[in-house]
Amino acid sequence: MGRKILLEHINVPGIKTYEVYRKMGGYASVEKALKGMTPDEVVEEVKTSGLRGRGGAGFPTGLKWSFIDKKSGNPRHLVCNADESEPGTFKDRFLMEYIPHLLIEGMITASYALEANLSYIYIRGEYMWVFKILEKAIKEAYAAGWLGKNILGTGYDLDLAVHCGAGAYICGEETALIESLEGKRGNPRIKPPFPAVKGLWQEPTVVNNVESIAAVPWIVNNTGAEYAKIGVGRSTGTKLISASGHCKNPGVYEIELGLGVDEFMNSDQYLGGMMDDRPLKALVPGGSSVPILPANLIYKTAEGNDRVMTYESLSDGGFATGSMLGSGGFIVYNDTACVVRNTWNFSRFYHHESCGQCSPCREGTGWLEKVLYRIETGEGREEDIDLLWDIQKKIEGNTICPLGDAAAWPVAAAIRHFRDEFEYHVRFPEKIKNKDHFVAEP
Ligand code: L3W
Ligand code: SF4
Repeated sequence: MGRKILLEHINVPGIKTYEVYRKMGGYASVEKALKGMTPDEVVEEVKTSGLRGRGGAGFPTGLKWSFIDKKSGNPRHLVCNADESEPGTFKDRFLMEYIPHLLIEGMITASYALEANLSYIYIRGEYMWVFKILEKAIKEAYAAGWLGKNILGTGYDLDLAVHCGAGAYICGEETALIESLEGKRGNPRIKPPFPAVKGLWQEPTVVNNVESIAAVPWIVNNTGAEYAKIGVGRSTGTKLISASGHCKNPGVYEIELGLGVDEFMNSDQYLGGMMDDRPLKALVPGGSSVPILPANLIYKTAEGNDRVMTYESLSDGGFATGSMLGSGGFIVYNDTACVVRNTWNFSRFYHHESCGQCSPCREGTGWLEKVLYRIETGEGREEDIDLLWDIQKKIEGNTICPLGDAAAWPVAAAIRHFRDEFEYHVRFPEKIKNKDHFVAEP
């Protein structure tokens, strides 16, 4: 259960540099693909691997690639979504910062599969130092002949550019990212058409997360069938998890999908249990957009099955009793955490980041923030809890992009599982005002 694919060489001194990365077998997938495989054969390997998008939605990567119409003669594009901004998620930064050539190698091999000749990495503005690391790595790849004209003498040309965003979370939504890359305001587009049909410059485009692209070299080198042997069922391969909050060992971990949540949370190899040995209260397993799980639903599903780290198990029971693996942002809460405060904090974020195109999201996120704030500060009214429920219901499913759902789901789950805490805030305002509630004093 401890197999490493993406982070296999992470502890090799100097792996950040081109020389060491190459010495450890780096860029072998480019050689193998360009010299010995057709682009469609590469697509087939990725399909066989069962790799699913690591940005949050878990859509099958090979299937997405196969939507690209190569016969129309239109230029095709690969765009790497490195706009990692989901609260609780910092695993793409880790990959790009410490092993940048893995992403560059993945971009070349994946671009070849899509027969794309101009590809992009779109990185969030706040990752400026990582942007510089990538720029350097790209320069090195050009100098070594992995990018540019007639790569390895095969006749395949590829240019790769890294583009820096300007600090908007919404630009992580693939169509907003494309708008931003085109030089416009990052407003999400209505789908369909999906980017695979009309993406960058209205041309067929695949947008993939950093971690998805970084898995491609291993799949090409070792075959999709070998990758599919790792993991469980439809959750194949490994996944990076960024863990934060009240656990002993926060950080970025590569796990084999199928690992028990209990083992991940409590073994010394991973999170090592709870900080200060305080009781576990709740877990957000997939970044701020996914429903919070109360302690009794973290290790076991509602049906009494062991909860494991897969797309299926973490969502077992739907949103009534489950959550989502999402982007793998594990946020651990102990008994000192205030769920109302946490939910307000998330709502504040979504309100701030809403692009404002659709009224349920533009107005609704503001109302959620406002009502949650008054509950959290001891000014709440008894009817506010039902009001919150009503607002989130009116946002969910009624917006152009998933930011609306992402704002609604955490509120719904918090009320569903921690209604007593909301009621406490409303019924004992004096205690709340005196901070005599679930928040630990610093
Ligand atoms: C062609 C079809 N392509 C679907 C493609 C689509 C996209 C992918 C998934 O949201 C989630 C969100 C957040 N023909 C297609 C098709 N596609 N049907 O498949 O699409 P979708 O709409 O299911 O999801 P999405 O828009 O990619 C992402 C959740 O992730 N999330 C967010 C994380 C954010 C970050 C970050 O910081 N950047 O990680 C966390 O859980 O809630 O549900 O490519 O085009 N028929
Ligand atoms: Fe913009 Fe929100 Fe509508 Fe998404 S859901 S398009 S962020 S207003």
